[in-house]
Amino acid sequence: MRKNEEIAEILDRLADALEFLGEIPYKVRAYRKAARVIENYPEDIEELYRRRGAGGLMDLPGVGERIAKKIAEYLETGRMRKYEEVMAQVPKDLIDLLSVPGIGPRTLKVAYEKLGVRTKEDFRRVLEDGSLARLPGFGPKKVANIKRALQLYERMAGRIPLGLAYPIVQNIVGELGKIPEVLEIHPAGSFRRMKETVGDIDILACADPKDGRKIIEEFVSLPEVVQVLAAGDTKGSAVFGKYQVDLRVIPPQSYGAALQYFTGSKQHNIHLRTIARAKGLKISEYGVFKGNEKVAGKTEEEVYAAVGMLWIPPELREDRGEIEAAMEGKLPDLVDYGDIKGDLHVHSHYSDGTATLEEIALAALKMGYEYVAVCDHSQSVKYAGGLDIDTLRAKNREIDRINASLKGIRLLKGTEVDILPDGSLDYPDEVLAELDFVIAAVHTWRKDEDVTERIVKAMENPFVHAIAHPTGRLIGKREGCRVDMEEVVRKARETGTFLEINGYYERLDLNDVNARLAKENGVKITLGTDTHQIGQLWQMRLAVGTARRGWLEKGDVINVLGLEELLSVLRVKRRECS
Ligand code: DGT
Ligand code: CA
Ligand code: CA
Repeated sequence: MRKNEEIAEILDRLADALEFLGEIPYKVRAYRKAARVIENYPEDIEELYRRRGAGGLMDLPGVGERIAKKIAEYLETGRMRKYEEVMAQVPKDLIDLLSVPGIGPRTLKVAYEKLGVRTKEDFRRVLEDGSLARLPGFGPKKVANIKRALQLYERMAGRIPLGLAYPIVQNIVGELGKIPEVLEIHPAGSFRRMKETVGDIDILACADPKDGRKIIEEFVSLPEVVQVLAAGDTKGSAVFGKYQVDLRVIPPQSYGAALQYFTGSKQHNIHLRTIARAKGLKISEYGVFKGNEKVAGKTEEEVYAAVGMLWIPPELREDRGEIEAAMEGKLPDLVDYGDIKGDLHVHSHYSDGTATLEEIALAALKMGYEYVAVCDHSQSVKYAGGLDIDTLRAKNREIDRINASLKGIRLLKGTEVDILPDGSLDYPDEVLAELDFVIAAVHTWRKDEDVTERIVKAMENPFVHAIAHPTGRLIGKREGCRVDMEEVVRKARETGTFLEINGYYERLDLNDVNARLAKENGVKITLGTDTHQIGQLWQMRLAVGTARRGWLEKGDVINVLGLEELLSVLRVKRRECS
């Protein structure tokens, strides 16, 4: 896992704390700038450092000698003295609050100096009793926003976006899977259910109990472990980076029962137990029992069959009707990752991505895709390098050249066209008509603005195939704008517009619930990763996971179509509107 995000976060925290302490603004800015550059650097910063030393780091724009040295220190020792020194000068509670997106160092400084705030409780009090709102520059609206930010943060506290858990789990499962004594290994818990955030990571290994100790030892000695919380014969717990991972070793005769139990969700398990009890059965992590007789336990299929139902895919196990469906034999036939024939939302270096068109095509070919829609930003989105019309056309010509020279993969001429404040689109229709795939998105909105009307208007345009990330939420960071999803879904259905499940790890938007709402109303879904660096194409797994949590079947998803079918489906709305 690359360290870029980790280092960027430390530099950001450092900048926050320095600003809080009253450091000269340009020094604070220097840390923030370096943080952005490192965060957006396409390669692993640690590799760059291993290859070229501190000098390599200094080649990055915004990284001077002093910051390079601090990064090198962190990469070498896992610590940064400057960071620790500065943090020691800020009250502990206030440091925590500094990491809440939406609460800035200036707010805290004012609260600290003018209102004597020292702890989280103090801060909560000045939010509630109106004393912060009475200070110049604050006011009730700003305070309400701070309160919302704090709530969002607390709901998230200690949870990881699924996409950050993903590489950690893959690595652990991959490494431990190589141990000959490990017969099987699977993630369980919320991760296996592909929930958008994961509390702790649960992993189960199937093995002979006598090998438990060895397996647990290998687990807690993996190089990414920063702290061992427990290591016994059947269970180990360790912190990887910032995240807790529990590994349990389970004997083969109860592996299915344990996998079922530890996959959850708790609500699903409770419901299942109730049904089992009515049939005179008892389900536990050890098996399904009739009195003292064990009737199932080896596999999950066996466990579900024992209580009279079909095996239920983990993504459905939220007690949202899946148990009833399984009993009636009416489970959805969920879309699979293997069904996906292409990615319908990728950025290139033409806008704010880093990959060239050729790199995108080759990476997609390697993934076994038939097509990728390269949807760069449109002209008004200046901060993200939006393309003016000439550049868009030049890019289209380059796509033609690449398509002519590469077999087996087709780049689709696309755009992620901005939906402007009045609901009109950021390119004229005749330009959109030159493109294969047009996905429209709202990127900026006024505080408390309801964007439903803007999205509805965009869908009325015959050239708009799909709406990207309709709510704009960022997991754990930003709540998203106000949007009436039922109205959006109704209009999508009426106009034949698709809605996107954006698989970018911070977005997952549509989320599972909205995806299901769309499906139930007959709206088709496109999957896109919103990849900005070529290494992010794997996020299709997150999009598919979200689709499955939304009960989506193959027929609900556009990306299962082969190239020719896709192209003809993309012509339907244009034809019907003309
Ligand atoms: P998380 O970690 O908060 O994202 O959510 P989970 O679902 O991974 O929950 P976790 O790690 O506390 O427990 C893993 C699974 O173990 C959970 O999904 C279901 C099962 N489990 C845990 N506690 C209970 C319980 O009290 N009753 C039942 N029936 N199952 C439980
Ligand atoms: Ca868990
Ligand atoms: Ca757990």
